[in-house]
Amino acid sequence: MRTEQPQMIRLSAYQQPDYLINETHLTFELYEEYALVHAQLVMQRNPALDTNLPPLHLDGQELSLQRLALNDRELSADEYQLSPYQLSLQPDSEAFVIDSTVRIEPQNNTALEGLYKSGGMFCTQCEAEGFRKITYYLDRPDVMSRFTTTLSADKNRYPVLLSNGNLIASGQAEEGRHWATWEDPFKKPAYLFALVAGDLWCVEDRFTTLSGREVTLQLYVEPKNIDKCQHGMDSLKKSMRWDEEKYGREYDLDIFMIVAVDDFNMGAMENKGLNIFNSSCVLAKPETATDATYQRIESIVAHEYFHNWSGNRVTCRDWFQLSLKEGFTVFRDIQFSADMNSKAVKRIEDVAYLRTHQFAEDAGPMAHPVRPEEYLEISNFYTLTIYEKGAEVVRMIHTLLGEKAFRQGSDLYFARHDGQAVTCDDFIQAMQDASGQDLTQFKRWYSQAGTPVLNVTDHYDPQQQVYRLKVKQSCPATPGQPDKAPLVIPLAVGLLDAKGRDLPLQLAGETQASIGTRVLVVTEAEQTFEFIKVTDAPVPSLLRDFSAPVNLFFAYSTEQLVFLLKHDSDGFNRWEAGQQLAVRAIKALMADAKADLSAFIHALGAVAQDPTLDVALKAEIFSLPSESYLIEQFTQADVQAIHQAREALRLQIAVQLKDALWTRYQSARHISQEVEYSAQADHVARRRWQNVALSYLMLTELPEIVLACVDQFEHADNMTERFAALTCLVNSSLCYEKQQALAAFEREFADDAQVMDQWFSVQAGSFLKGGLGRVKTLMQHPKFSIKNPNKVRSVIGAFANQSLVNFHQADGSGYAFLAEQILQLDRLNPQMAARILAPLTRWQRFAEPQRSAMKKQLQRIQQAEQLSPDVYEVVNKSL
Ligand code: 0A1
Ligand code: ZN
Repeated sequence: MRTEQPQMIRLSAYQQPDYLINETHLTFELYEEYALVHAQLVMQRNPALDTNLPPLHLDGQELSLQRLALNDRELSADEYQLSPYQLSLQPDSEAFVIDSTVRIEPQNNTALEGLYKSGGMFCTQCEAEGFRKITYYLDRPDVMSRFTTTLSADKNRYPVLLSNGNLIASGQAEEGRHWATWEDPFKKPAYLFALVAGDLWCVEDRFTTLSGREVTLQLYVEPKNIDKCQHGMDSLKKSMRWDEEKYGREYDLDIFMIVAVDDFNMGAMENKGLNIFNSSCVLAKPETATDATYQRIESIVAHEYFHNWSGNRVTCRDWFQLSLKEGFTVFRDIQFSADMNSKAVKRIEDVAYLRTHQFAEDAGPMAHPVRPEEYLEISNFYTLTIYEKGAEVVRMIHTLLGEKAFRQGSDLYFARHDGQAVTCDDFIQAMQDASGQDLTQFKRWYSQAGTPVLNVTDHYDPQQQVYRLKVKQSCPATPGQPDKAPLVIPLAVGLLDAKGRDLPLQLAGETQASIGTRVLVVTEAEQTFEFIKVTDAPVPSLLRDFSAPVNLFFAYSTEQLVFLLKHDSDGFNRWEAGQQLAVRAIKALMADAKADLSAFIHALGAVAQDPTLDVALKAEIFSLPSESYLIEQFTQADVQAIHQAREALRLQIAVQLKDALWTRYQSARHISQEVEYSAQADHVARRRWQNVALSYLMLTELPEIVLACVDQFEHADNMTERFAALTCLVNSSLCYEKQQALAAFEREFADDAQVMDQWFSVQAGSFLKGGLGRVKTLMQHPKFSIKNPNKVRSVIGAFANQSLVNFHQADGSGYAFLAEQILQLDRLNPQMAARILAPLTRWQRFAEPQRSAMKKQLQRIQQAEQLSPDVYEVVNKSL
């Protein structure tokens, strides 16, 4: 917390470190009231720079310095300078050793950054700049060092003592204490440091790498969670094998550990050899976790594991390069999940998320490039743009280069930069050198913010049998970037004949046609692609598989969209046609409550009946665009009108397709009752379709359907079915059934923090009237704590992000509530406070009176005293 204005950090001001830290020897003495951290830093002047000896500035925050020595000589207070952020001293030789001892108070660390306590255990979170809250250090990713870590603690309370690398020694100490020493043979930046001390149980397994090395795998949890480890462990083994096969990447230590903690700001952290996970992102059993949670765990375990190469072995030079590791690693985890599950469904889920949330970020006041140019607080840049758009950018490189050249590029990148801290340019250079493709223009994706727009028109010439697609690209202005240059945009297209089959595609000047999809490379502001030998006017299928993160506009007729929904060979574009029809239907209802929706509902009916269509895809097609997505389709969104129209459409679908949905629901539920629970993809798809059908059917509140829903809630043997039924009941007008179900659920799972998170969020996120009152009541619940990020997300976050009609009440009460929570949370956990602020920053997207009421609350926060840099930055950018 600081009162003066925080300093802007700029990419253009990057300079190499003056000094390097070759070895880091840490000793932690952990006690209940404090911890002592001794650090021995074996340092040298950076040999790449000249030999004069500038002052050494070590980063440090909230540390109480006990002792400082230079080359074994204790320094007196006039030999160094201390500020709230730095320790400065003057070295007298090129190579030297610094010894420091600091005292910190992990038990009072509510920001969950640095060393803190979660439940009864000690743990750390050092990315991005948490290590400076542990000891004085060069806390920047281009300073890489070899670490040894000794921890000591009370043996009864903390029988397990972990850190990065391999355990090299351990023993007993006086007064019931014990100690352990860990050595990490790989150089790493401080942000990858971790330690854990606690009373933990562990599930252990083994993995033999491709070259035959044996690796011990351990998943550490609180004893009560020991039966929730299998899926995380299975996911880890699958990830390890996949990374060997797909990228040729082997694991490099003898041991790989994961620890689950309940208090964690983010999802998980890739610390070298010792990943630390938010419990909600690794623990699962069928009785308590839904299929969606299972899939999330699989992808997050993979993500953190993949970082061992894309992030740890090759790391970032500075935090502007964050997407170097995050974009690439998200791309890798997406490929992995697509291989493990349904490819089309995975793509649909990812794109729906990207378009709803990242596109909104890119269109708002916080828009920034994949490689930002400046920041006040790096924690604010763990964004959808860095992660999800960054992954889309890597995906486009993959599309442009093709599988084989992309792999050669990634091999070259890892070989060239192993053990280094590098930049996004280095990544692109490796891709370019391996493929021979010039990526100079492509690099603009890293420096230009905003979602590009493609306006496409077509023209068919029956005489010449020529079909032309004219593509215009543009990109809206974003803060600090009024003008944009053309990007390289891979535009995957297909042309459908009258029967819905893919036509052979031949561009003018080509000698041969190809079948199916092809990628047009758009590089100019305006470009025309001419297909020859086209015997009939085709229906174009554009941006197949969402080949670029852009907004594409083409004036489809409703008939053409229905045709694509029925016939497109590209599963993604079938879904996309359905989404566009749904948006049109909702907009039509907003203009006229009696609008004719028969074309869309009829087409959905055909989808429900289509025996050839994958049920997973059916479920996606039946899932209407979310309210958040719809809001983004307006310049001045009226949330209440959007909500009413969307619900009206859902009800019409439910009423008109009731028989088809009811038959399919009953048969799916019957199978669920008959067969043993499985997390296999086909079972997951069946449950998803069953639950989507149920959510429509429940809108009718017909007695036989309510009975079926209650039965599913009470008797299903898995959380996927139970939670879907509970969600339907909570959002229904059936007071008795709802209260019964909520009470039963609460009784059964009162001691399971993760399930209680679900219980909180289903109520806080409900669109039924009285949302603010419900949320205030939930915050009084004994299991709620504002200090626990998962609870904040599942109550305050669910309210502001899901219960949109309640959050956006015209009287501004939802916004005032959120502002109060932000101010309170900012004193405890600035990172979380800045994150839950996001919904208010979108004020310009909304119609009056919401718009002004949101702005007013932002101003109120801006005027508060002692804002953290995190909240300060977000508020000031958004006003
Ligand atoms: N590198 C992690 C995410 C992460 C980032 C910051 C954190 O604390 C501020 C924690 C985790 C990942 O990509 O999974
Ligand atoms: Zn990551």
